Amino acid sequence: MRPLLTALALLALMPQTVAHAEDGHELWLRASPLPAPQRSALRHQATRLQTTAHGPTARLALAELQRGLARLGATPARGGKGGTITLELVQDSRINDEGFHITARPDGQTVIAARREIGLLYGVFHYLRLAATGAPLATLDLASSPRVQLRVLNHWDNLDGVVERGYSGRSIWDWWRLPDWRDTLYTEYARANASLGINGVVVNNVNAKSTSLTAPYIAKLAAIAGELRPWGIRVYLSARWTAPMEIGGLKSADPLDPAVAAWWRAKSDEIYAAIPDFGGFLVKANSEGQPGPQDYRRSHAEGANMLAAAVKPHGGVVMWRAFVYAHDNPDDRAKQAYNDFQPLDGQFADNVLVQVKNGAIDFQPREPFHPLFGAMPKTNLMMEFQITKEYVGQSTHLTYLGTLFSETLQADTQAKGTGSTVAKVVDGTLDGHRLTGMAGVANIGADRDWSGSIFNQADWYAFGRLAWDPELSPETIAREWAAQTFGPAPKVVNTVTTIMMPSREAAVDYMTPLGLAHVMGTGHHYGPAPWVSHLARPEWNPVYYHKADAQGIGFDRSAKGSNAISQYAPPIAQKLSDPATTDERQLLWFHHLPWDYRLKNGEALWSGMVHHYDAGVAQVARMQVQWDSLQPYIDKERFAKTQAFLAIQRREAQWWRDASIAYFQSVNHLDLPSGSAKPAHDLDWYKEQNLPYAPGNP
Ligand code: GCW
Repeated sequence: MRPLLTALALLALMPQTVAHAEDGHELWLRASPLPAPQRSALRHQATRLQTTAHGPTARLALAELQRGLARLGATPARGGKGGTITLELVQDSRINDEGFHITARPDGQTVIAARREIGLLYGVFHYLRLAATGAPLATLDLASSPRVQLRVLNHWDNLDGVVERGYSGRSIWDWWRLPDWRDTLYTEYARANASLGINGVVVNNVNAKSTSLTAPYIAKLAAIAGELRPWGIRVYLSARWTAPMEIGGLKSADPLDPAVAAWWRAKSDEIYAAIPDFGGFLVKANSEGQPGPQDYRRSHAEGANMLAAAVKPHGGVVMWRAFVYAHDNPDDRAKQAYNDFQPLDGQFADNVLVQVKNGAIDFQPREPFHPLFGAMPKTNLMMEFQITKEYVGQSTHLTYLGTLFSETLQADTQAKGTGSTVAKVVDGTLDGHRLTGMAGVANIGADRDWSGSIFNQADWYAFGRLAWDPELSPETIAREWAAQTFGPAPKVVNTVTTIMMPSREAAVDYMTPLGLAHVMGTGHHYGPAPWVSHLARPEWNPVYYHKADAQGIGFDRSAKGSNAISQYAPPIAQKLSDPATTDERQLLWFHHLPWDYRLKNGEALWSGMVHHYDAGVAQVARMQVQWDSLQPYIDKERFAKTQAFLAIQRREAQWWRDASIAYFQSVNHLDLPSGSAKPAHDLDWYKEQNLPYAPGNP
């Protein structure tokens, strides 16, 4: 038998811990010593750490265990008497290849078992998460496997370092100095992702450049891949459809042209020679001006399958985005992806995933679930969430997205009767798919705190946890994150969770109440602009979405209108056909209603809308008070930054409310309900606010 590698032997290899200010860089993996009794219990349980596996990932797992115990204040005492934690590879049919099984017996033996080394690493992170959140560890019998196979971040990072819709600084990928210089950030990034089970990274923007596919950039990507690999993470590339023309000298990018297919095969072979575990391609085709197979009158399936054939011999996949809408199509934008893709069900190759945004428009503060979920049973459908908060307050507003993600995952498509949730479509159980995936558009940049704010880190965290288990409750996730980020004191965890849980609904209230959508400023998408009506394409204009006039407001998607409701399963379409049976949170998404339409609580639509705006602003004020109450418990730096950001959010919630009310009043000429204050300025003042240098706007 090979000797056990013990943690003490590893100590010498560990980087020295440097004392940092609390700038958020350590994310949820920061040092948070446990209360004394838990600390000594943990130290007693973890006196000796060992592994029977010896590959690079098992070594990382052991080092992480050591490091994690240290940050919890439970460094194993040298030669102390107590329990042992053993990392062990086993054959265990209860878990899958990335899963783990943790058992802790009263005699002090804890075993973290897995079929592969990556499972050991995930098991260690889970054990540490349990410890950090105060879970009892003395007896455990817990098996966990990821429910979704590809848990992938999509970086909208350009090669010049600018991140499209990025609000946390420049790209972390230093393409200029790669491959020679490998920033230590890559390892820190990989470690944070691995702590959540994220196992794939698309490094470049879906609005892609062919340059990413040239030999020098493949070498750079190989260097990144080398840093991420021990942490169980594969790299993927966004592919530009016309690359065979732009860098291959071909005359066409027609997917049925044999020369085009041969070019992609050769390109794939070249990539795999450099990166044997390359994940595959992500493609944005025939969308917002990007080229694609439709330019050659070929379908999305024909395009995707050609590319899929090129990576298939290497075990790669193609993630083909369904985010399409065409400038020359007068139909309701919300219907177009379904119309293009649903008829292709059954035509995609088995290594293609069709990647569908959570809603049918574009990552709005609230959208009904995308009707493609539930409508393509013969296709591997993958979820795309946006972690970066393009439409939900960007870096400064505290709007926890765990609730948004979970709301979509728990939505019932009714495709195969009650209980056919989006989560079951995505994890493959509803239609029996083995190749499954969830993508999150990353909110990661080179800012010290990675995500633009401390609380935005929670969205990265929530995405990772839900990709592992879509059934997890957003509150459980918020509590976990809070305990690891700010320490386990109940007062802190409870208050932080109380702030987070209603925060996204508050943003819905002050931005887009009652099912409104897409009423934000042009280009940068920050702040209110429901009046905009001059943009070239109808569906770029907020007025297209709210359709407010003197009589009423809302987009009629019933059979009398665009009939988008017919894209949902009959029981859902039935409910949505009548405003009275439509979830009020989605009312104006599906119906155009008179201003005096009666809401369920008896008030008129207009006054209900105003009350939602008011409620959103009031909730932010409450969040400020709740946060202020934590001052004695939170370090100065993170406390002050969050406090300052909440003040911005408060001011801007008011701006959203006032500007929206001023505009809608200019259309409906109705008075405000009594008790609701007049907007601070007139409409022209709001229209004049412009933000030429807002970040993230390509
Ligand atoms: O939300 C919109 C963004 C674009 C983005 C596009 C997409 C990458 O405003 O910046 O482009 O969606 O998802 O492709």
